[in-house]
Amino acid sequence: MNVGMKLPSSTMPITMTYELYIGDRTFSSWSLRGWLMLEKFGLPYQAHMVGLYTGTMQADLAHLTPARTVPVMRTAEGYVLTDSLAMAETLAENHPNANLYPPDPAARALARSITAEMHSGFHALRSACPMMLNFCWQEFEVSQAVQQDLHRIEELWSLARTRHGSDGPWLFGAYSLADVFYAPVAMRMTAYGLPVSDASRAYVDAHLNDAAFLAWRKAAMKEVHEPFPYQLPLERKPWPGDRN
Ligand SMILES: N[C@@H](CCC(=O)N[C@@H](CS)C(=O)NCC(=O)O)C(=O)O
Repeated sequence: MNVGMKLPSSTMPITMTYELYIGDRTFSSWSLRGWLMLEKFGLPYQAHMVGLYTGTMQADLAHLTPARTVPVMRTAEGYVLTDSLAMAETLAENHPNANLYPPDPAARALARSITAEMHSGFHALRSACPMMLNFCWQEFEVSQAVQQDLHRIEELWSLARTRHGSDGPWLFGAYSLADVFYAPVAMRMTAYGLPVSDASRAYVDAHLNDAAFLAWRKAAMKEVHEPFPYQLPLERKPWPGDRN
């Protein structure tokens, strides 16, 4: 905790928690990552909603220079982090005993690598299957490019689980930043019914049943988006665990 740190400006609100700025929970995959990296490790934060889908986002972020996207995090010292990976690395540095990355050096190297690969990659999957948590599409057609992304993701998940995951359901056994970054991938696999192995499906289920994610989704389902921004000409079926 940053207790006792000097604040750089007398006009800065005095708070010892992180200030987290996020967009709509239904759709903002990067916001979900930003929130999980605080919530799952018991770090103190206050969340603020930004008008990602209402057009007020740039005004809402104006006091957080140079932020242009969500999530944004402001530390107790007043430092502004404008990117999810920068936030993750800052939190890992500020809380070395919270095990945001696995403590074992070999596991940590792999966790950092696959986290960074997620952050910078999988563009086909991300653009064809925007995160949405309302319901599941049926018979979604998987392109070759999306299939290639899925193969690579499953390869990375399998490697992490085989080498380091025997002590729990997460990629490195205990929950880590790698799981934070792949949580929205699990949601895309769910929402679009993407074809994955049984082992990957079990990992996706761990995310779907995670108490923090369930709380996030409960709040998301109170949001209203009319018209629905990511329409597809496909039948829908309920999200796992929802009634018709
Ligand atoms: N590289 C950024 C990506 C953040 C991002 O693209 N966030 C989306 C919401 S999920 C956003 O703010 N989009 C609005 C825009 O690009 O104008 C990160 O890792 O935080």
